[in-house]
Amino acid sequence: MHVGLGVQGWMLTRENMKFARQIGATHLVVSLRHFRSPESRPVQDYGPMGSGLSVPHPELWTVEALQQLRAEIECEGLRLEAIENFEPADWYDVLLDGPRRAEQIARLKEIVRAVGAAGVPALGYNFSLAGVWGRQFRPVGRGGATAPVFEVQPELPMRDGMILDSIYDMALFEADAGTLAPVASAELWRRFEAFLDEIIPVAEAAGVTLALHPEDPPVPQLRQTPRLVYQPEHYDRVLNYRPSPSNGLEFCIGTLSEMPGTDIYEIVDHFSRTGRIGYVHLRNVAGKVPHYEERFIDEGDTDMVRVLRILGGNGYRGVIIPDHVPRIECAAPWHAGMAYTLGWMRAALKSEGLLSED
Ligand SMILES: [Mn+2]
Repeated sequence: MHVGLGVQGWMLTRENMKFARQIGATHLVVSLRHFRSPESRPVQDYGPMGSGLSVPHPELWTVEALQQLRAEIECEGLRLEAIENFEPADWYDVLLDGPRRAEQIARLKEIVRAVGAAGVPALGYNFSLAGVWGRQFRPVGRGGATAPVFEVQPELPMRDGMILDSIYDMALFEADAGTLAPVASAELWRRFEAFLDEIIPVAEAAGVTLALHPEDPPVPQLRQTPRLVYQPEHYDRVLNYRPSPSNGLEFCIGTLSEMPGTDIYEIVDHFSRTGRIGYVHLRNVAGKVPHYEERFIDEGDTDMVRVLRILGGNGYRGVIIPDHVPRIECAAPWHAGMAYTLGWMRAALKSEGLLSED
């Protein structure tokens, strides 16, 4: 297996590429959103995780721009494994089934073709209305390290025309009067399957694996919206709906281990046998829905060496990146957290004879 690092676009400086290589990463997973984007600005009313307004950046998603990004990364001795997440401004009406859906589907097709033409193997995404929302930051990690904690709580409804895409990239569009009309779970699946029907053939032709992240937090409903993948069988439904190598998984061990009533080792065994994992997010957690706390890689409920052994035993040879990490108190918390986690991953993989250095 290859060890990689996930980097937000705005952090993708030459210095940080050198940092990634120096701590032993061979691959990068890059989120283009907010890429060196001064106009991204904080907005109110997003709850504890709110942070930004999505702005389209078509210039970042051209074949030329992606090729240049790949060349810069390769120049530092790294490989660009995946682009993670669409820009919310590019596809909100695909999620909301709004009036600009057809235009935005055409845009997503262009993006998938560009990613493939630039030689990037995978494109991670999360088909989610309420995104990563509702976690509190508390000093629950070792030594009082601050980490996200989730517990089911009273929920603020979503505003109309709004999708929440991730920790870093919240989005609000046009009509923000009133709240989002209720969406049935079956309707969310209908929208998702229609999206796959249109995008997967394009991804196949482009040689790109679309890799779906499960819902984080994995609850049946969040902010009064339905959630797509919050139990392992929903991942089976995704894979079975279009049995194509281009319809793959962004396999988030932390989120999967938070799913109530499940065994993470069985989940890892089951899905690594399918050969459909695009790439892996590695994170440890204590507890499950309705209450869990994120932890350091060597600290939570999950035996991560056992997870790596199962992945390797079932033939997974792709890229593994650290997911979120509790905040280490020092001058460079992100760097410290990533270096710590990556070092742990390399040592664990090496001792199991599973580390690929190229
Ligand atoms: Mn994840």
